[in-house]
Amino acid sequence: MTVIQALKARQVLDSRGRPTVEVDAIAATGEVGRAIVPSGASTGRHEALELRDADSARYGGLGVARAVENVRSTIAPAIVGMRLDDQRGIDEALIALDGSLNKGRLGANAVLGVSLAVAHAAAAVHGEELYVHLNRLWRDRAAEARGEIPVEPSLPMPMVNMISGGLHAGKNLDIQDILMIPIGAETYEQALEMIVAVYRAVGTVLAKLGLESVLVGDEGGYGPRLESNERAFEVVVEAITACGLVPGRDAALAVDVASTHFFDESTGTYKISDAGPQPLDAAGMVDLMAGWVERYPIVSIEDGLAEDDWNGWRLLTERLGSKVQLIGDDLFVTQTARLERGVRLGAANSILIKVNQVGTLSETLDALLMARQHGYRPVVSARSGETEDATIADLAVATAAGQIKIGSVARSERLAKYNRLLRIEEFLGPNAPFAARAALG
Ligand code: 2PG
Ligand code: MG
Repeated sequence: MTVIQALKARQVLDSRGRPTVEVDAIAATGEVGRAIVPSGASTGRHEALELRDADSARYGGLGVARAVENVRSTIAPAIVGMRLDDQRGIDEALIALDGSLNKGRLGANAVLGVSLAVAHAAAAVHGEELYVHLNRLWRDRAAEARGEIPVEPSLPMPMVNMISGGLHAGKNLDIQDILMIPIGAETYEQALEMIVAVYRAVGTVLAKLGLESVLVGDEGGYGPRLESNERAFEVVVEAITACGLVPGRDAALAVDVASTHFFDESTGTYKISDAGPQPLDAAGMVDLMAGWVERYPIVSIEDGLAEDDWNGWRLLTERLGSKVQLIGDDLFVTQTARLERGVRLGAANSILIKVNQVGTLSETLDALLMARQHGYRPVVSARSGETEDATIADLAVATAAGQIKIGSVARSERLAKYNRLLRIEEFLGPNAPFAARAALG
C-alpha cells in the first residue's frame, strides 16, 4: 500500500455557517481522500476538544485557523510517509502528537479531519467504496476481540428528527429531539419513504393546529412552540396515523431528552416544564419518562439524565432498561473509559457514536467494539452542525451498527447521508441487508 505524500487543510463552513476543518490526504500515487469535521451545539463536557480561534474579530471567535495550521505545520510533517492503510498506526501517531487527554493541544477537529481523510484516501487507493474499506478495518478489529461481533455490512435503521427543541431550536421545548423510527420497514428505501411521509404529515398536523409549520431547527426538524414537551409526542403520533401507519407497529417514537442542558448542577435537579415550576430530582425524571413510555409508543430514550448523574442513570436503567433503548450520548461521549464505567454500573444499554466526540476513527471503532462486546446497541450519529461529508453513512454500514441518527429529511447536509445510504443500498444489491426492527433489540 502506498504512503501519504501530503496533507492539505483549509477552513470551510458548516450547516450553521460556522467555520470547520476540511482535510485532503494525498497518496503518493495521486489519489485524494477528503473529510470535513462536524460540530455539535449540545456538547457534552467530556467530549474531545474542538479548537476554535477565539478571535472575536473573525467569525465571532469561531474560526478554526489554528486547527488548520496545526494540520499543516505539526501533523503533516509527522504523518507524511506513513502507509495509508495503517489507520491505527496513524491514529496512534496523532494521539501521541497531541499528547493531551482531550486532544486540546492540536484540536480534535484537526486530528479527526486527518484521521478520516486518511481512510478516504486509502479507500480511493484500493479503488473501493469507503464502506468496503471501513468494513475491512472493522473486521480486523473484531477478529482481535472475543465474542460474536457482527461484521457483515448492513444498512442501518434510521431514527429521524421530526420536531426539534432545546438548543437546536431556540429552546422552544426543553427536550431536544422528538424522533420517529420506521420500525415496520423491511428495506432502507422503504424506511426512507415512510420517514418522508411522516415528516410531511407532521407539517400538515402543525398547520392544522395553527402552529408554526414552516421554520425548522438546526437539523431540519420542525420547531413549533408547544405548550409542553408531551404535546410534541401527540403531534408525531397523529402524523403517523394520518399516513395510514399504526403507531407502535409501523412507526415508533424516540426522544433525545438532552437533559444535561436543563440540569442544575448546584441542586442536582432538572427543570422541565411538564413537571410544573418545581424542578425534578433524578427519580422524578425517571417517573416522568416512565409515564411517557406508558402513554406513547416510545422505544428509545437518549440522555434521559445528565452526563454525570451516574446514580440517576442506574435508576433509569433498572426501571426502563428492559423495555426501551436507553442511549448514552453526553454520558459516554464515544469514549471507552466512560462506556466501561457505564457497563460496570449498569447505566444505559445503548451508546451514541459520534466521531468528533473522541477524535479518531480507530477510537471510534474501539467504542463500537466495546459496545458490541457488552450488548450495548450502537447508534451512529451526526452532529447538529454538519456538511456534505457523508462518512458516517459508510461507517454505520461498515460496522453493521444497526442504527443511525442523522437529523431530519430536510437540509442537504442531512440528505447527503440519507442519499449516500441509498447508493450503498444499490451497491449491496437486491437483497441488501437492512438492520430493520431487530436493531432495537
Ligand atoms: C445530539 C446531537 C445530534 P449536537 O445531541 O445527539 O442531534 O446534537 O450535535 O448538538 O450535540
Ligand atoms: Mg444527544
